[in-house]
Amino acid sequence: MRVQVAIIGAGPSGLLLGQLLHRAGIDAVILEQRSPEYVLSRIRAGVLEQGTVALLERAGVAARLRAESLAHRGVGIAFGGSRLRFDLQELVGKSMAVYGQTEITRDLMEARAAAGARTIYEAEEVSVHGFAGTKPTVRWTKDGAARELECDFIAGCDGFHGVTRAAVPQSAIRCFEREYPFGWLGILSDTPPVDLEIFYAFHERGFALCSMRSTSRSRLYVQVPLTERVEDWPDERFWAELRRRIDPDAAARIVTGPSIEKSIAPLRSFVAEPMRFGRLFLAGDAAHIVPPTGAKGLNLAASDVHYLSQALIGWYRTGSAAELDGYSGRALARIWKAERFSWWLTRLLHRFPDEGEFLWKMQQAELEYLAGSRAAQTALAENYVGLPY
Ligand code: RFL
Ligand code: PHB
Repeated sequence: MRVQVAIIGAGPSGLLLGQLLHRAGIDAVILEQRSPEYVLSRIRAGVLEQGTVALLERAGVAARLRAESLAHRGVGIAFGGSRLRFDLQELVGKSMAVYGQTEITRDLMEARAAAGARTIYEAEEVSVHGFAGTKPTVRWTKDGAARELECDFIAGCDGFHGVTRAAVPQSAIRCFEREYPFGWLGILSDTPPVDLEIFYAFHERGFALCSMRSTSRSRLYVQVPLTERVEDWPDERFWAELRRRIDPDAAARIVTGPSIEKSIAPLRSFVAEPMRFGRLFLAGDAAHIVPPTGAKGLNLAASDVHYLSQALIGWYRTGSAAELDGYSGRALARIWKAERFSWWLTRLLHRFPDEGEFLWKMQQAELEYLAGSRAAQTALAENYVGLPY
């Protein structure tokens, strides 16, 4: 089999890249190790920047998003018994859209099926070869049989634990990493959102976040030590802990109910440089991870895919490699700024168990400063809505 672009991974990066290439007349196959049902069962991101929404519009997959997403003009931080609200629209003229990653993935899968584009699910032992030269290949097994694909380019969209970044010789790649000494315990529940807008909470018992997927479905998180196990968190314990950490007005209004998903995610900052190795290009979580504070992960995957699709389209239209050569630098410039913001917001809002009272005092002082300074609020808002592409 031969194809122009082989995409590894059918998460949002791979599916969106496939869709943008397809609309430009470029032939791409996606290889995914899981089943479509498994991919759709992963509950992850839910907050989209306007740039991400615009890209989904350009990809022709925004009809349901337009109809069903919730526009969020503002975001809050609860601390010291009350709530600080950042009016994003007023501060920087932009807002956010609440629409689940699962829904984006579903919309992209449906568009791909309607276009008759090929996705090979449950591809096992995927491996990438020859990308230092001009004839890369991808190998995998399916139903016990070995398969091979020849291509012009490979796009590594296979997430943090994928095979593409790992296939790069160690001497050609540098990784920068920070692990945080806590995780987020998250639940999804068919209960009304705690408030109309998303808010983060800073509390001596630890961070919390009240988000949503719709007007009747909540997504909620509390900071927990990494040693914690989901089994030790029956729903009642989760709700009680959340109530303690948010402002009393919100705590009094919470409507509780059974969780329909519950999991613990560790927090990590990670960047691999560069993002291009000959004819292999990395995009999304395959190249970088942000802690979820600030909701940048999926949005960064979208900006990578924007740059990469433009570079590939440019190459096929004009034969010029200029944009392919510039891809890694362009993508990383935006990534590092989002890494900085996510790291900063994580440090501002969480309880760091091994840091003394000094950091805790600094966090409080910074929140007081944010509460009183329009300049500081504008800086937060500018980063939260997403820096320009
Ligand atoms: P994904 O989604 O991990 O998809 C990679 C795909 O590659 C497949 N794969 C392989 N396929 C073939 N062969 C192999 N060897 C393979 N290895 C892996 C996988 O099965 C998978 O289908 O990466 P992608 O596409 O780059 O997308 C990135 C986003 O998923 C991620 O950045 C966001 O979910 C991060 N994130 C958030 N981002 C936001 O922008 N806003 C948010 O509100 C937000 N909240 C979150 C989040 C991530 C979270 N977790 C659990 C990681 C909340 C959470 C809790
Ligand atoms: C979510 O809705 O899952 C969410 C919202 C904001 C974040 C992270 C996750 O910063």
